[in-house]
Amino acid sequence: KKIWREVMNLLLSILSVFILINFSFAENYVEGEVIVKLKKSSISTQSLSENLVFKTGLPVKIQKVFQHNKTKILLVKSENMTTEELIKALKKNPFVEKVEPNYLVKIVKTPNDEVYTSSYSTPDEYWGFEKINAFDAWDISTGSNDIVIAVLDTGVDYKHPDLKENIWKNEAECSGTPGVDDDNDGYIDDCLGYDMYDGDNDPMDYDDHGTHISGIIGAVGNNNIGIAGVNWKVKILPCKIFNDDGDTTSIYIILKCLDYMVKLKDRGVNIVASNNSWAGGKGVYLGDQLKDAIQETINKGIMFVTAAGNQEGGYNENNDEMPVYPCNYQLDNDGIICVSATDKNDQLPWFSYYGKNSVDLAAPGDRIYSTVSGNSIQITGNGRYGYMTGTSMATPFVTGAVALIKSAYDNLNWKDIKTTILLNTDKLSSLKDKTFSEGRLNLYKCLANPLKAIDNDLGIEISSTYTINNIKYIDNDFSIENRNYYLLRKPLYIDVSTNLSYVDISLSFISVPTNASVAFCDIKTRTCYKMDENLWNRNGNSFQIRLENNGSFDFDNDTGRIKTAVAFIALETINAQKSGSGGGCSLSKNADFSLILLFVILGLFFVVRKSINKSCKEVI
Ligand SMILES: [Ca+2]
Ligand SMILES: [Ca+2]
Ligand SMILES: [Ca+2]
Ligand SMILES: [Ca+2]
Repeated sequence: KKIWREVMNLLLSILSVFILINFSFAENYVEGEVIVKLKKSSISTQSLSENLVFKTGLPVKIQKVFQHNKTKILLVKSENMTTEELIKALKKNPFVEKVEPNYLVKIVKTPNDEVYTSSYSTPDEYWGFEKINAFDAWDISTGSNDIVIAVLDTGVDYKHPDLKENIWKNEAECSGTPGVDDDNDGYIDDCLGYDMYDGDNDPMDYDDHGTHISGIIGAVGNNNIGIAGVNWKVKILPCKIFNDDGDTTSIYIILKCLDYMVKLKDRGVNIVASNNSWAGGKGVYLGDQLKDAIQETINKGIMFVTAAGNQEGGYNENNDEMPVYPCNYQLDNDGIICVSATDKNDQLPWFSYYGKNSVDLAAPGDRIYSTVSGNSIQITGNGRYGYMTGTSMATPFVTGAVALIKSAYDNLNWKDIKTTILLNTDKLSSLKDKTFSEGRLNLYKCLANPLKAIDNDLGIEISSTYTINNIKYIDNDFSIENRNYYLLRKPLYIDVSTNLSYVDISLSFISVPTNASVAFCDIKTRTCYKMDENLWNRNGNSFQIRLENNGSFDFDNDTGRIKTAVAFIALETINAQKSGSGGGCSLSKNADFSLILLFVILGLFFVVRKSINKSCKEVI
């Protein structure tokens, strides 16, 4: 009987794996297409085409090509080969660096199968803005026309009276020669952004999704009509990735938008973030090429704000357990911010995915009132406005916050901005263990208390590799970094033999602002113990942390080593304040202090010194 049951279990598990694989293959990419990244400076498209088609005899066609940096990205199609066969064949080609399926992504759509409309008897246009304390934030800044936000979505209704002043304009093309690519970026007459889906220069929104998002980020404020966005003044750059009535697109289109953004940024367009309210299927990895392209935009200083995703059919709603991409991509420099939704009652609504380690924070996302084009959403009130729901709507509150923070504090880089956003949330019990910060965006706190992340500029240098008493420092390749506060790019690995029950670690600083803190993080699982004061004690300028070998960290029993990197994090506070009149901002007394970081681990001393120079932008 027992054997029978085991056999059945085995069969069932084989079957379920099969179904899972089968499902993901059938649903999640364009069959018969692959995205091919060529090795740098390899060959011309023409000879590649010959190489692929004639030399190998493959029945494939290069459908589309674009040049990114010095490499080419191809969309390769075959009528009679499957994607799997294509990948197998093309992997052998010496010119091919990467070949991946052309995965599908969807807009994180408004759920329409729940009675969320009954939540509120009286529609309230501004509840989301009230919850994030926008009204107080606007006393500090209402945004700036120098800040550009890219919206990768269904397009934007750039003629909307409450948006048109805040749409980015590519002057070179708007005042250039029609039919000519005046700025030589590969896109003809891209005056108001671009439509990568249709390959034309008109990113008009014939859905509503992108227009609604744009209104949250930056509906024109103080113009006597409609609403005000998080930014009253900002420049929205539409990059249309979805077709006019559909809600699905593929990675190839998105890669083109990311490439476009990089090109614009390179020539000085001040894009500080992109809004990405779209996602792949639950549990479906979207490939390395998208990950690399996102990484590149972040390296250029463009933050990537994305949605945690909405429930669409009984999936495990925890993104830590069943990932959603791009939310769950782990990048070297983690400039992704992933956003869950909250509702008017401070709850995590039924539709919102979450994840203690994969989702950063929440923002209002239930029945949000904003600009629409009126194509798919019922227009409410005066003009083209309407309600939409979803983590899609929560995301632009955060994207908008990035822009507003940058408008007030130009000296903050994206790491500072992310730190500022995550450490200034309002903690909600409904978000406990559901998002990393366990809080909801608070725009006012962000502007009143901007934070500067201490990053590897601190100059901590851990020498290559040495071992003392089972403690090992590894000079890593900088590829792992803590998701949250970014002190150490070089993670500290600790070998702990299994018979040790704990390791005591002590960190000392010569000078630490009183409101700075130290965290201890398990980078791979993105678990930080900063908030849990039981795990560290501060005594003046030193911090003691006891690392228990009790399973809270990911110990590898075979090697007796913590499988994942750990890092210490310190935070510096700028204490920039806006003075009532005349502008200016003051720095705390601790400005320009020198830090000496002293590691004491089982008798091992390590001393690092670095002076931190701070600057502070005038707030006008
Ligand atoms: Ca152009
Ligand atoms: Ca032109
Ligand atoms: Ca178009
Ligand atoms: Ca307005």
